[in-house]
Amino acid sequence: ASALEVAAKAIESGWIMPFYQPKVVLASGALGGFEALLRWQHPRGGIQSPEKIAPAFNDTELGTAIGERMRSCVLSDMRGWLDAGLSIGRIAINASAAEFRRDDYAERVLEELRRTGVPARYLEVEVTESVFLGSSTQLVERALRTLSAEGVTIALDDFGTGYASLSHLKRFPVNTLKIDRSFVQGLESDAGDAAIVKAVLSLGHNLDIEVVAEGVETAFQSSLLQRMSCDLVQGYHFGRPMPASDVPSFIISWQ
Ligand code: G
Ligand code: G
Ligand code: NA
Ligand code: MN
Repeated sequence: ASALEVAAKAIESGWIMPFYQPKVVLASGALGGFEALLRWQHPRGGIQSPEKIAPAFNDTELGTAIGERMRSCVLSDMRGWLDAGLSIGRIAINASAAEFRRDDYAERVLEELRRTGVPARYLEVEVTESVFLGSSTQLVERALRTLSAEGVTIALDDFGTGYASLSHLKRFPVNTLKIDRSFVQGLESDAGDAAIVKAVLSLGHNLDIEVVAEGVETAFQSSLLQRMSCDLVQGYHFGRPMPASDVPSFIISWQ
């Protein structure tokens, strides 16, 4: 079966679910929140990463359906954790270009927030720079402004790897920059990577944008990033993406 057929089947069968990866505030060591990452349960293949169905993210219909399914799972998980009195921090969902080809992306997100009663400030939407190429800039701008006005924060994902145009930072309401893990991996050994990380941190901080480093795998990377005044870190060193059922005990044991 093609990737799109597999994705359609996975959506239809309810095999798609979010896993949650923690983000940590470097200055305090506090838990800052989580990123929701798609995983799917194949009846015979176990839990899978999105790789095999990734082309579906770019398909208007399937990409929208995946986004809806992920949002509905994430917001219902958040509702449950808030009801249980857990300090979840902010939880990020990923939005693909396909989702912005419709003119009502923001309204759908806000509707789901209202339905579940989750305050908008707990939700972040991550977009990659490819979103600005794969859909109409006006639609993306309007959607991000609508979300932002309601208190949903916006993160630019994989910053520096795509079609980075610094003008995006002026045009769109960006709260967070996520430094791509390819730059973090070379932090200790590659002067070029270190220079890029420093430049993104200084750019972010001068624009009053918080900076998250992704793919932090070692204590040494984390301490270098702390010395560079990076705001948050995410990566295997702090926690792998985990099923929703593991999140409450993770939050409690972190405190
Ligand atoms: O979690 P993992 O490294 O396997 O993710 C692989 C890729 O899939 C990453 O680029 C990630 O951003 C993307 N991805 C994960 N979950 C989602 C999702 O819910 N929506 C979209 N659009 N992309 C996702
Ligand atoms: O494109 P995006 O940044 O959303 O992709 C995140 C992906 O990176 C997820 O699929 C996640 O599983 C993966 N990931 C998260 N932390 C680490 C890490 O420390 N090292 C590596 N190699 N991958 C990671
Ligand atoms: Na992401
Ligand atoms: Mn990323």
